[in-house]
Amino acid sequence: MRLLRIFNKKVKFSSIRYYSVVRQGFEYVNEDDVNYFKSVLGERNVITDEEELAIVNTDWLKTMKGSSGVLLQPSCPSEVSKVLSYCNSRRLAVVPQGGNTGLVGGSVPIFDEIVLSTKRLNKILSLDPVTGILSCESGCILEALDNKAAEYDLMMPLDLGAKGSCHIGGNVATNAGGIRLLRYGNLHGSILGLEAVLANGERLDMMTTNKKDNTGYDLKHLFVGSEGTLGIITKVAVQCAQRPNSFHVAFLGLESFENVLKTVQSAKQSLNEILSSCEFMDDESMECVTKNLGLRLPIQRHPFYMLLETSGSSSYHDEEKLNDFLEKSFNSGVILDGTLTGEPSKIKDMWALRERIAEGLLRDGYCYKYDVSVPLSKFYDLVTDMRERLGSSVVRCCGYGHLGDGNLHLNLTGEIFDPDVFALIEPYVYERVGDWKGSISAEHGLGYKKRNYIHLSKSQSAISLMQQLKSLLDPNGILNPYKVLPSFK
Ligand code: FAD
Ligand code: 2HG
Ligand code: ZN
Repeated sequence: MRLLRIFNKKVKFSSIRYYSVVRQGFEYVNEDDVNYFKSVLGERNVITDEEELAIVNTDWLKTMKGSSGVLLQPSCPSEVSKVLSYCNSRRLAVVPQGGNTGLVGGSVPIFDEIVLSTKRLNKILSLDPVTGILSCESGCILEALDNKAAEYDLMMPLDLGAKGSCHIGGNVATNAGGIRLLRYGNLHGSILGLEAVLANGERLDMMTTNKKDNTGYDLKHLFVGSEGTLGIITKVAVQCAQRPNSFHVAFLGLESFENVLKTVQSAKQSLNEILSSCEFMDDESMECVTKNLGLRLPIQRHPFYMLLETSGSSSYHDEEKLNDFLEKSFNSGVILDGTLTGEPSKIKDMWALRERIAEGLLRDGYCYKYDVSVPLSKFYDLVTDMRERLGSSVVRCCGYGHLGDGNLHLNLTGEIFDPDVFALIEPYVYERVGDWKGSISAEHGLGYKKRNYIHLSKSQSAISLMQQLKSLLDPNGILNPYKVLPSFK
């Protein structure tokens, strides 16, 4: 198959742009392979059209570019199984792709790997209104599942800015965090069961719906956060949460990061069981969404902002608690300014200021994106440090994130990708996080872009065991090669 020629010439192929990487010895897709895929999936679901391929070869950030010549769209787990079994016997590499909203270059090919999209695996299999357990195929869109859950007064236990396009399978494969992890925990807790198709085509059934099940090793956890390298997730069983009927959001302005930290602590203490989000944004992040997207701040400009969300079952009770908390914080001078709302349209507008930062940053041009866990006492130091280090060589250096979970999103932007700026940022930024015993990827995963820094967050023995597990489950290494595990030992 010939390489695609229709890409934006300005964007270099990922294999050249970031770290030089050599194509492994996989076979190339030939006409017989395409005919086999057509026999299993039907003509329309084996796509070789250049324009459609350009989309799946490029990531959401428009920083990664592969050259796959084939997109496969199976409609059920047994088709996934047949296709993988064939690819494994032919040694054809495969990249699983859900909504392609991943931010670490994991969902797109590096070279000419086949893209296997889960978008047609989109059936909701069951929803038990009593237990709140939802079973579905992995290509269901998160927002569609949440809308379905809402019909039963239930709610998906995770929520994120990409909910309108990300798939639940992609969420599980990346162990996505999002804005309510503080309340509902991560997916290792909410995913009760799953089915995955292994590289050799075997369907591994772990689709239990028991909340408690201590029978042997809990294998499903291997696939939560495995980023498409151990198997293709085809079904999941999710524990939904009860849908709160009262939501309130407070948008606060603060003078210092020290006061931000005081507010996290007092919000956790005072709002306790009704606190469902505790998010942070600095002024540069807010300048980005106001300037680049035309959004409006509900309060005056301040160096720092927090968005607190409460949710519960009694609006009166929640509002009273939140008002008390805000009054105390104003009176003590910890919070300078703030506004509180329970009105759905205003809540939506306030959330947009936080959730659309990633989109706003792209309007600057190129975005160098970091997603780290750091001790709260150091949370903002990384931003100020990078600002000093990079000075005017970047357009913007901003910090925001899931403060309540210790998860900072550090973003630096420039008009175009600049290898000299990149060399100033990496490995420096990861080494600082490593020195603080943080995580170099809090919630987005390692994908292609971060895999060579895994040793800063995991021990050598843990990495070796990961490599052994990979060899056991995918001996030919056909599943999402060049991702997650480091390219050197
Ligand atoms: P993709 O991007 O298609 O794939 C991601 C990875 O999972 C790839 O390695 C892919 O190979 C693998 N994969 C996908 N589907 C499967 C499958 N069925 N089986 C096996 N492997 C699979 N992440 C957070 O954690 N928290 C956030 O708050 C958050 N907010 C975001 C906001 C925006 C605007 C955007 C664009 C992204 C955000 N993300 C966030 C990042 C992203 O990880 C999530 O959007 C989501 O979990 C990815 O799902 P997806 O279906 O798009 O997966
Ligand atoms: C968010 O929390 C996402 O908005 C994206 O995880 C973070 O763009 C980012 O850096
Ligand atoms: Zn996030």
